[in-house]
Amino acid sequence: MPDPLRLIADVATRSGEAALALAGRERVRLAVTGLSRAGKTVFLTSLVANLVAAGQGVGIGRRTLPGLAATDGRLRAARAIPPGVEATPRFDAEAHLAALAADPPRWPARTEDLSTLSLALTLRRSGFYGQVLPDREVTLDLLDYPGEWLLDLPMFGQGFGEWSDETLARLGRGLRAAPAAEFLAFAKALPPTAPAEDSLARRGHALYRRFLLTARDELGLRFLQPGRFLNPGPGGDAPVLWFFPMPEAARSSPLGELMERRHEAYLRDQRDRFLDPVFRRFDRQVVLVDVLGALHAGREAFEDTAEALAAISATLRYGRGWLDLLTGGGIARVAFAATKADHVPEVSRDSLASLLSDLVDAPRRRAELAGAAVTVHPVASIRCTEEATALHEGRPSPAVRGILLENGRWATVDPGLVPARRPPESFWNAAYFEMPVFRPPGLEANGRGGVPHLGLDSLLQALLGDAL
Ligand SMILES: Nc1nc2c(ncn2[C@@H]2O[C@H](COP(=O)(O)OP(=O)(O)OP(=O)(O)O)[C@@H](O)[C@H]2O)c(=O)[nH]1
Ligand SMILES: [Mg+2]
Repeated sequence: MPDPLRLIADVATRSGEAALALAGRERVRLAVTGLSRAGKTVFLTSLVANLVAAGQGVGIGRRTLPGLAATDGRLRAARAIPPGVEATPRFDAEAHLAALAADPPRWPARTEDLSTLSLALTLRRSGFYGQVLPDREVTLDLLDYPGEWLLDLPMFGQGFGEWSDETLARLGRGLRAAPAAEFLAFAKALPPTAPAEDSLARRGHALYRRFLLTARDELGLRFLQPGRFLNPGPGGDAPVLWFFPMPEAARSSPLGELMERRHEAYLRDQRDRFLDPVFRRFDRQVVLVDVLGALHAGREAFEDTAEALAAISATLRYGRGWLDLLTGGGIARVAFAATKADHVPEVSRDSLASLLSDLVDAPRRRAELAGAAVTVHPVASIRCTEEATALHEGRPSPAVRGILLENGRWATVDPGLVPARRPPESFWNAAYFEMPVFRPPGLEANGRGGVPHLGLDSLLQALLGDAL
């Protein structure tokens, strides 16, 4: 049920926006969805740098996004809207770009807080209107945040009991069981009268958190909740975080009640801090997935990524009903992107996109059924490699070549075949291959002339082309 007050506010904003559209001022809100390390910050930095360069319309900038139709001369300018009085931190595209262009170049650090940036795109109207009406201005709203926080979205639909049962069941299975054993033993030993003692709460929380860190950093798992246990954000560690999933037998104890209150307070805090500002209202979504990373982390990590993305998308509203036309709710266009596509040679990039299609099968179908326009792309936000040939069992095979971040040396890497669907069991038995981290390429004019990429332009055309 939509909240009536929110609905009225949305309708009001929407009619305001319709008036703005008539006056040539429109707003597009883009939600970037991606689990931790999927490539959100790098994607946003490249998007900003390339749109700004394309808007300059001169030199290399003009050629930076050839597949985006508006860069055929209609895009007159793209610039970051200067800071106003926003309470949210600003996405510092310039600082990220400067670090990428530095010598030696640096990738952005893990994102630790929500940040936003709006781009103003000035566009000449097409056809006859271009001569008689003034330029249009489209504002593109962008957001960056820690990927771990996304897994909080499915938590909003559950109470403490349901979340605890589901989480504890998951902890007992597969790869999770060994690193979770100490926490599970602790939780199961809690008596039905467990006192609400600080030391007990802190011990349970510390054990559970230690498990989450191991699961993320050593096992490559992604369905890990709550997000702030892994990435606490600017608030740092605080009592609101000191809870853990509890077995039913101990949930009505004083300790159980304390855990439940903290769980509730956590969700309230995340709603204000993250959910409302980020996911309340947007009309385009790009879902970034590090498919190769998931593939190379093994079968369970791959399945875990698929499950996490499905659970997140189940909480979002896709498509456009008549109500959505009024309120602007619902996501009208979704682009799925397999990121870091420069890790594989060109011949493998179609397979990469099909593999992603398969991995996000559930969310993709959900969005399509609801009427959203859905596309799938292989993308490298920053292209770090070139095509090369490697010798594979004595025969030449396509590979990529780039500079390794760790030692600054050139290396030719043959990532092997990329399966076009979820791979069969035999695939997982082969030795796992770990993708190296490449050094970002030296950027001309500190990136101000645009950033080399693969497929960012076709992705933007599919996602935003109709609005530009
Ligand atoms: N070769 C290559 N590597 C990339 C590309 N995009 C991202 N990476 C690598 O992936 C890492 C993670 O990218 P980020 O953009 O920081 O990931 P994120 O989604 O913002 O991660 P969190 O902030 O932890 O949620 C980078 O440090 C790079 O090593 C790309 O286009 N090409
Ligand atoms: Mg980031």
